[in-house]
This record gives sequence, C-alpha cells and structure tokens, in this order.
Amino acid sequence: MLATGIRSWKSVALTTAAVLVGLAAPVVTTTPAAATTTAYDSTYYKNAIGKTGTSLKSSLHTIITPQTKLSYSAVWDALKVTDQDPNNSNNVILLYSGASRSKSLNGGDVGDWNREHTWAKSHGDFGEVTGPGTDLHHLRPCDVTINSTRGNLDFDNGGSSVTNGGGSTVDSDSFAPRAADRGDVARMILYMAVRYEGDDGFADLEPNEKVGNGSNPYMGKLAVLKAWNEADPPSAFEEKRNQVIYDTYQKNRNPFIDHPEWVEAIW
Ligand SMILES: [Ca+2]
Ligand SMILES: [Ca+2]
Repeated sequence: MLATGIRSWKSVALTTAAVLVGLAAPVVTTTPAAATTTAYDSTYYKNAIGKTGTSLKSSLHTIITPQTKLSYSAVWDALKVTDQDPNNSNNVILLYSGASRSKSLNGGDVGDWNREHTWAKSHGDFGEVTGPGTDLHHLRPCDVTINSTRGNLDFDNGGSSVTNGGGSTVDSDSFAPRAADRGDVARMILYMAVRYEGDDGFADLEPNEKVGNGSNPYMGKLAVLKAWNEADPPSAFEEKRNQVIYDTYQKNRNPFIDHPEWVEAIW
C-alpha cells in the first residue's frame, strides 16, 4: 500500500468520523511519513512506533491488554451505541448485510439481530464468559439468520450468495462478508490475535492459512484477510466505533484501525 494513499484516506475517514459523532477529533499530522500517523502515536502507541514483526506484535499486546471488561449481557446495550446507524439513531447497522434495523429488535427470533462473534467463539472455545467472548472489538450486531449461516466458518473468498446478505457469500467451509465489511472483519480478527496470547486463562488466538479450523484457536485464511484489509480501508463508521469503545467502554483500541499498515508489518 502506498503511503500517500494511506494518508489521504485516513485523513478523510478521521475527519468524517469526528463530524459524525462530535468527538474530540484525533489530530492527523500532514508530515510526510512512511506510514499512517495518528494523535495516539506519541501517547497510546508510543512504545510500538518504529517496530515491526514479532517485536511490534508483542508491544501492541502489552499496550492493548489493559481494558475494562464487559459482561455478556452488557454487550447488548453497548452495541446499540457502538454500531448506531449514523442516519437513524433508533437503529443499528448489521454486520455482513449492512442492513439498518431497530435497536429494539435485539433477540433470538428470525428478523431480530443478535451478537455476532466475528472470531467464532468455538475457535478456542472461549464461550460467552467475560473475556474474548465479550470483547466489543470483535462483537457486532448481525441478523439472526445470517449469523447462523456464518456459524463458525473460517473466512475465505468464494461461495454462493447469502440471502439478504448484501453480497456476502458462503460455501461448505468458508464465509466472505460483503465487500464493505471485509476490511472490518480482517482488522477484528487480527486484533483478537494480538490481544489474546494465552497469558490470561484463554487460548492463544492466531490466524492461519486454513479453513475448517473447527474448535482449534485459529482463524483462516490469513492471506485473504490481509488482502481484505488492503481492499477495504477503515471507514468513518469503523473509526467512530473504535473511538467509542476506547472512550466509553473498554479503554483499549484496535491498532489495525488506527494503523492498517501494521497488518503487513506483523504478518
Ligand atoms: Ca469497511
Ligand atoms: Ca495470539
């Protein structure tokens, strides 16, 4: 990815996000640099700047590990804030389909939305206890039926269209979100890989190049996720979401939304 390209879309995304939600705007410098710069580089990310590979991953793990943890029931109300439709404050935007649906339709029936674990909870078997299973950085509102269609499938290109899926596709061993959610999914999965390293009572989550990972603590396919990160850069919606999680709920950030080039720097 070209540095100039990163700077231009990054600036637009942050500016738009700040306007949308009225947050204190993260300041984006205009100094030419080889990578994205954010207001958090001299503070939150101070110890990670300039690093690559396992050194960067280790540093980011240390930085993002301290967090406020939610109960699974508290996730319902949090998602109504983090994923609010910017054009309709009564609704949330659903992952994979992009549909806008009433916040009050949270539940388990057809037509409701529920809590999608983008890193499928069976991959590492962390369930719904407070921890990775309640981490807002990978939890998204999702149509009940489409959530069931995704199940615990790994991510890969290909398959046939999901009904009302906004362009998402599925086959026997993998799922692909609609194009506008592909980068979001990649950055959520890779956040989980860095945040959960097996040192806090949960499995060490890692991406790999497989599908059919089942209950192993892995998620594929890494090469596809890397391509999705490039093809679908962070949007204003995703930036705002990261900021709200940081400011209001967990006090930690998804580094790959702030610095998508760190995906390639680590993997
Ligand atoms: Ca996106
Ligand atoms: Ca890990």
